[in-house]
Amino acid sequence: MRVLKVNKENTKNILSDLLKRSPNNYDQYAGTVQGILDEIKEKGDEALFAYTEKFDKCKLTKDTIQVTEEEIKAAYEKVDDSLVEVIRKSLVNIREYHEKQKRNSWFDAKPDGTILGQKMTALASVGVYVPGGKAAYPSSVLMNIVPAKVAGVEKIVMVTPPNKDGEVTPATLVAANEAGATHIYKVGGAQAIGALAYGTESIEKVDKIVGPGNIYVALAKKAVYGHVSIDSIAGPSEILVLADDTANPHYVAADLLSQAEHDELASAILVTTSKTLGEKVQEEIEGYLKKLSRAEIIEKSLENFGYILEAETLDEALEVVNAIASEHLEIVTANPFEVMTKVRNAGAIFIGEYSSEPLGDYFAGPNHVLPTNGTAKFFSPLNVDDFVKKSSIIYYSKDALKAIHNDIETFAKAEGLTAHANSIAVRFEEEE
Ligand code: HSO
Ligand code: ZN
Repeated sequence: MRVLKVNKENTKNILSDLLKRSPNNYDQYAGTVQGILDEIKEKGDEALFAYTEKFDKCKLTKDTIQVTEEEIKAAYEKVDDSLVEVIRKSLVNIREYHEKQKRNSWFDAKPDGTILGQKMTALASVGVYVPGGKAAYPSSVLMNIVPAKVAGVEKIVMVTPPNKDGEVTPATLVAANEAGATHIYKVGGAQAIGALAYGTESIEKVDKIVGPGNIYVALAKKAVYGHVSIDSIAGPSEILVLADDTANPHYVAADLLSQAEHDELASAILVTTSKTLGEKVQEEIEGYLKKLSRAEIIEKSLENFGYILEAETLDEALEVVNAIASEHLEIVTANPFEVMTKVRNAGAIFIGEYSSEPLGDYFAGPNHVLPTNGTAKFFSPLNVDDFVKKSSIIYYSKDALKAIHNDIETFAKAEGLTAHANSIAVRFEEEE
């Protein structure tokens, strides 16, 4: 890990380093992805089956593309009971947290009879992408499905790539079933995003697509945006620990490594007011690396995107914390709640030394789909609002409209829109 002093120049360099990991930098694949999407749009299932054969080496048909009840039952046989149990426990917390995010429609009646309001309606259908292989995390299946379910989305379609024998990861199926997916299809990659966005004979078009995927999936989601809605594009995982000399280096090091192990592009940053803590954390990391199964990945991500930043004061430290806008922020300082009030930008804030990041990844309840790559400056964690939309409600009585009809007509005429003015004026022409 590079050790640097906190200053403007270093912050600028770190930010530009981190941004190299953004999916926005992979436009060279955009043409390939667009080609796949166009073909799915034009040829439907035929293209979907052909791409699945090409990329996943699996021959699908209309009869085998959808996961059946029997396959779900068989998946339970292959998954440890202890995992099923923990999925259920975790679901209770995730549901409870997201229930609190639900918002009611509202109607505001004024004394003159005017009623204005906002009607909330859940999206009718949502597609959830779940990667195959190593990054098939059942925890992410829960995190993507639960907010949709709590919002009241009726149709939740999960897609995930099959292996060559047409099987999908059993734990993915179990998690999807527990969380309440209504349809599961064995397709992945940009072709799956195309199917969800445009519809094919086997897969109906959805209103919104969420869930993480590789660069092809991310680019495909970007390309179909506007035709359907999408969640924000997930970048590599990030952790930033803000710590002073009260922090335990053994814990801080362990927490940094927890995200560094995700992939080689993951980032782990310690910002500290204690030089001694920085040094101890480095020693601890060396110790852990001998024991951890993904040491190779961790070494690469720490080398490229790992930093220890030394700050003179907590305020200076907070400035860099806000500039980096990390996906995950741990605050391990003397008064962590007070420090939290000064944080403007972070996807999820973990407070105190017993709130280590994996608590949020798996169990506490808040969503682990979080803004990455500095987008915590303007994006929020995945939440129930992402699965509802609002309609404005407007009611005016005759008297209420009469009182202001001239104003609207003036406005419309100023815009040169006389039909607009007329649609108001006709209601009062006999009276004047
Ligand atoms: N930390 C990841 C989510 C995850 N971690 C899934 C473990 N499993 C999101 O940045
Ligand atoms: Zn994680």
